[in-house]
Amino acid sequence: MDIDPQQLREQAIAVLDNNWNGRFTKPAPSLYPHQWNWDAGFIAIGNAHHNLERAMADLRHLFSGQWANGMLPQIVFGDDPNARYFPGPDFWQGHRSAHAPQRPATSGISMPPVHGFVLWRLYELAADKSAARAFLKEMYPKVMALHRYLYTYRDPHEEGLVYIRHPWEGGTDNSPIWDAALARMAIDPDALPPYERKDLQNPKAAAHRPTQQDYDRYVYLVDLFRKCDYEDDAIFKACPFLIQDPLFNGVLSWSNEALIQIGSLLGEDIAEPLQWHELTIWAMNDKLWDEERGLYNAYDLYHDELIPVHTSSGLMPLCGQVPDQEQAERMLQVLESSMFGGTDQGIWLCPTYSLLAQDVDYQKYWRGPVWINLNWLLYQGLMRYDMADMAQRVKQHSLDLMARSGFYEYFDPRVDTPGEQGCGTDRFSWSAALCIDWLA
Ligand code: 9WN
Repeated sequence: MDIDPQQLREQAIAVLDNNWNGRFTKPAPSLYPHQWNWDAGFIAIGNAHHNLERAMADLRHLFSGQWANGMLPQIVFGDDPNARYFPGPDFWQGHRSAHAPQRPATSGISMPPVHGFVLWRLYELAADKSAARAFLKEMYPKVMALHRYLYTYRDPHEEGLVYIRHPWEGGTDNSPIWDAALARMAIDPDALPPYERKDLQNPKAAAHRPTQQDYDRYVYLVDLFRKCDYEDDAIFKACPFLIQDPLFNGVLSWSNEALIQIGSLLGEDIAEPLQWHELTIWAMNDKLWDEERGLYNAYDLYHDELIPVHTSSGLMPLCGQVPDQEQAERMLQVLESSMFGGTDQGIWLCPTYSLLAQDVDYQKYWRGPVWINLNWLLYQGLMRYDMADMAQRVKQHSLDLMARSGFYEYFDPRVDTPGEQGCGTDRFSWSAALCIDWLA
């Protein structure tokens, strides 16, 4: 498809401008009315191309919600009285934690730690290097504190792998990776605190959102964390959902690497991030790498078993240069295979779940559709291994999808989709932001 890059870029900037509320950029106009953690990182990369001030403001706002123990929340709530989102601050009850700030209100879990590599990208893009350096100096201790939190409280066996304790922490809410662990959770729906979903108002988005069973489990976990007053040790003992995810740990590796770069630039002692970086890469290859399947597995720490599910999350460690060249070539074969449709003319790259899986669902959120942020991570990873042809395919497919359909939240991977390709909410910020980055 012929794309007019100038026009697409202007449309993308308009999306970001429209979702900016004067203090932070919302992920989308109405479905997500607050600030989300990894969204803010991807959005900053887009804004950094034309509005570094805005990129910095977004990150500052996000980190204003950082907890005293270093935890960086999944949501930093805005104070728009018309914002409709569940769960809001009243449900999270962050005030029960000794670590949460008084203001702003936040949720009580985190998200994939993209901020290290986001900061480094901002610095690379900045025309005014001294302003960017000052920003790095301001943010470096905060990102270090986040990583220190993760390695202190989320790596109980000190093996270099960080666990998530809620599907929302992984950022891929209803990924098939979580299915088995969620299914084994004995939930009595009548014993759950009452709640009302607010995400089902947009009929187009509602059809593909997680199920009620999923939400019951999401709520059960939040309730458990509240009851533990958000104390990490207590949660670790009580929580039936503890998963080492290859996407989360792959992103962590890339950000560790960026912290080494930033620390070196600032003249800091980089012993700590160096140690994290080495350990996590080693552990991912030792414990999560699956030679036979050619990708990284997740690991269920609670049930003590691997989760061998074919999702594209297993390819994401490429972005942190976790695999060696030989492993990366195996991963490329997997991407090219009918599983992910890499060379198939009928498929938009990259489906989030194997197209051969019996329960793949082309339009259901993280259970098959193409997501632009994962495509962007995959693109960055492929470029690191000089796999430029496949990287260009991923980029071109992403741009084509957005030029045809708009800046949707996610996309049906079938080229001949009956109906529309774009799914979920429209005018989605990170799709627009990463489009800007690709077009630069
Ligand atoms: C829960 C904001 C977020 C993204 C997540 C995406 C979705 C929230 C939701 O929206 O999750 O965090 O309500 O479904 O799964 O990746 O950060 O865009």
